[in-house]
Amino acid sequence: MTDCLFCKIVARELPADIVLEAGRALAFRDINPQAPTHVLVVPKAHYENAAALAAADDGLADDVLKTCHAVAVKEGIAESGYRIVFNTGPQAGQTVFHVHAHVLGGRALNWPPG
Ligand code: IU
Repeated sequence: MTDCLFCKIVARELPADIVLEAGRALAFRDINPQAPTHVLVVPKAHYENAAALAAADDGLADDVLKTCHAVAVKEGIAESGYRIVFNTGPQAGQTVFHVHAHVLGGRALNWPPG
């Protein structure tokens, strides 16, 4: 999608601090981190939200989830614990409409979220 920010990061048309690239998924640091580790994991292909990604039904959601865990391992937070969040739709606070998983960790995280 030509005017999608995260498509442009995938295409390297915009800069990002890339953590890892794994096949069909890309992980990069959130520009406004909410925890010591705050990484976004996206499918390289454009899907609007988690519902659309789930409907893709070609194993892509699985790739994204596995990449989230690989990020946690690489960041050294897999043992202490981490959170994966898909904000999906306006009431959940989704602001960028290229599906992304937030991988958060490196500190104690509160529950429930705000
Ligand atoms: P949300 O789940 O759609 O609310 O998350 C969007 C995230 O994208 C949010 O945490 C932003 O800080 C982050 N982000 C970014 O990393 N780089 C950008 O250029 C923009 C937003 I705009």
